[in-house]
Amino acid sequence: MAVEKTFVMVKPDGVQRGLIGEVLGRFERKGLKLVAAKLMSVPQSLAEQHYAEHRERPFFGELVSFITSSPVFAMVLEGENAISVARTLMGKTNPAESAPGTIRGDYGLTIGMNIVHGSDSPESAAREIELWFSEGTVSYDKAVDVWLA
Ligand code: YYY
Ligand code: MG
Repeated sequence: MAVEKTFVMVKPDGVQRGLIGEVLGRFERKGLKLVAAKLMSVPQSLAEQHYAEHRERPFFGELVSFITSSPVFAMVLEGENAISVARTLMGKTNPAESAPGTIRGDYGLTIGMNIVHGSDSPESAAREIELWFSEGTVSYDKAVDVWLA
C-alpha cells in the first residue's frame, strides 16, 4: 500500500448540472483527502496537453471543445491507493457500461459527457498534477487519518 495523489476533475457537464458537491462528497466520504482544488475555465493549450495521449483519436477535437466549453472543477485527492480507488468510484469510461453506485453509472448517459476525469496511473497522476497545479498542493493532517489506514 502506498499513499498516492491523483488528479480528479468534475467536467463541464458535471459543473453545469450542479454535481460538484455530489462528486467531491463521494471522494471525501470514501476517505480521500482534498489537497488542492479550483474552479476554472480551461485554456485550449491546457486541454490539448491534458489529453495529449488521445491526439490521434477521432474524438480528440470534440473532447477538447467539450472540456473548454464551460468551467471545470479541478482537484487533487490524496490517500492509500488514491489513483485506483478514485477510478473505481468513477466507474467505467462509458456511463452506459458503468455500474450503478459509481459516479458515471449513477449520473452519466453517454461517453462524451461522463462527468468526471481521474488519473489512470502513477505516471499520469504525476504529469497531470504538475500540469494543472504547478503552484503545488497543500499538506495537512486530519484527526480521522488514523482511522483510515
Ligand atoms: O480515462 P477515461 O476518462 O476513463 O477514458 P479515456 O480513454 O482516457 O478517454 C478520455 C475521455 O475521452 C473519456 O472520458 C471520454 C472521451 N472519449 C470519447 O469521447 N469517446 C471514446 N470512444 C473514448 C473516450
Ligand atoms: Mg484517461
